[in-house]
Amino acid sequence: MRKRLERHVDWNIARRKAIVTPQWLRDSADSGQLLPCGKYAALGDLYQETAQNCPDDNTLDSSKKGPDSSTESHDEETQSFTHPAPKSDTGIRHDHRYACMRYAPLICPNQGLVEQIAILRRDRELEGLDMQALSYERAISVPFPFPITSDNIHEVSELPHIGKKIHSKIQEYIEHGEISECKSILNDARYQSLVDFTTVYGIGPSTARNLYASGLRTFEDLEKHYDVSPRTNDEIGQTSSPDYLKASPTTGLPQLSIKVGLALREEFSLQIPRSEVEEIHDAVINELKRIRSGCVSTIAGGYRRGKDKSNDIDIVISHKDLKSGGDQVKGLCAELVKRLYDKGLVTHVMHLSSFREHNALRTSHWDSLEKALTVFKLPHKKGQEHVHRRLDLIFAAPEVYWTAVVGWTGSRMFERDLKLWAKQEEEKKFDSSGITRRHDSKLYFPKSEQEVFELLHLEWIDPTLRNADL
Ligand code: OXD
Ligand code: MN
Ligand code: MN
Repeated sequence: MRKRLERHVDWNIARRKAIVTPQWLRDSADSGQLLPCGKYAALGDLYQETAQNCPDDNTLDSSKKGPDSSTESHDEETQSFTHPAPKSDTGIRHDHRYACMRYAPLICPNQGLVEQIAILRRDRELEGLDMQALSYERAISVPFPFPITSDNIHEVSELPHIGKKIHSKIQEYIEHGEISECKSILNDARYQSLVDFTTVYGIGPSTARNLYASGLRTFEDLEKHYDVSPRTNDEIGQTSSPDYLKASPTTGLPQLSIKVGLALREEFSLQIPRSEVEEIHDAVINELKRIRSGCVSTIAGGYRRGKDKSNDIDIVISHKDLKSGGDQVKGLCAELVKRLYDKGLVTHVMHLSSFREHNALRTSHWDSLEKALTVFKLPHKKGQEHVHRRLDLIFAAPEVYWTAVVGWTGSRMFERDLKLWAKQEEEKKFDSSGITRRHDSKLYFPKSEQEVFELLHLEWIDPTLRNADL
């Protein structure tokens, strides 16, 4: 911040300097040359001055270069990002270091291996070892185009995000058809409890560890702890029990709590076939039309990436009128959810956020979006019994509709790298609620999904090739 800087340096002096973040130093040291300063400007206000006053390469005394940049880093997370890619590295390649520059189909030729690594990742995630979990997640996201065998495994070490440790696990898998650590993880009682606990909506790894630490081991233990008795379908969210129908103080609608998550866990664990995703979308849009005409929508998430079965349903909604659309969707989320609830389609609401103007500081992810995380159930039809499904509704102003669609299409690692790419290569900030230029917070207005990619100088990748997660 300018104020903070001025405690140390007079503003007029600061304007004659390049004021960069420490990353400029690291990246310059790694690449053995002084990099252009603009994108490392520490203060948006001094972007121009920083770019103009950047020292050039002649000032670098080559005899005083830092440590050899080829020294291997053992930190698998940072290893691939300490060497800035040449700017020309903008084509799709299976060994590109950014997931948003690689094709990742739903099923990869090394599915068995990937599933084993996913057990290691899950174990680290459950134990709160987030950096290790991320290393495995990154390794999973790199799609080696052929089955890995002893003949080609040397090529694997040249891939990004495959450090020594992961390489040795792959080697073990190639030799023995399995990774021994995975076997012991799967047999570990603590792992099994933590996996079970985190299948309950609302329980994350840290809560699960606390529950385990207080002596709970099974779903029955959880039910006792949360005072939930197993119920039949009809009792949940439909009838008398005040626990399940406790209204949220902000929305006035029944809230999806851990209790409800626990009671509905078996239903939530059932995956949703594409035909039902479409049926739920149609039911939602049918009600939407009755309160607002001219809306547009896209089913995002796993469905859009081509998955046969999804874990939940993600629908992004906007208005086709580019001028008045922002106003037309403002407040619509709460209105629609209320209507769906009155019609008996939405049974619980986990979260209902309100619309705010785009906020350049981006203190929250949801500035120009409204979202509702809900539980939805299709009405019974001709003896057909439906189960409760998780439904996320995202309302976006027209100027951020396509970034919302990209942001909610996933996969997780694809999104993560999209943000990283925008930041590190494009001096922009990307998230579901918009693309902004970092130095002056200018907001872009892509009019199609293709334009989102073009704005970020990325090649188009079909949603079905964005499956960088398992
Ligand atoms: C899902 C997904 O399956 O978004 O719901 O991947
Ligand atoms: Mn989803
Ligand atoms: Mn979702």
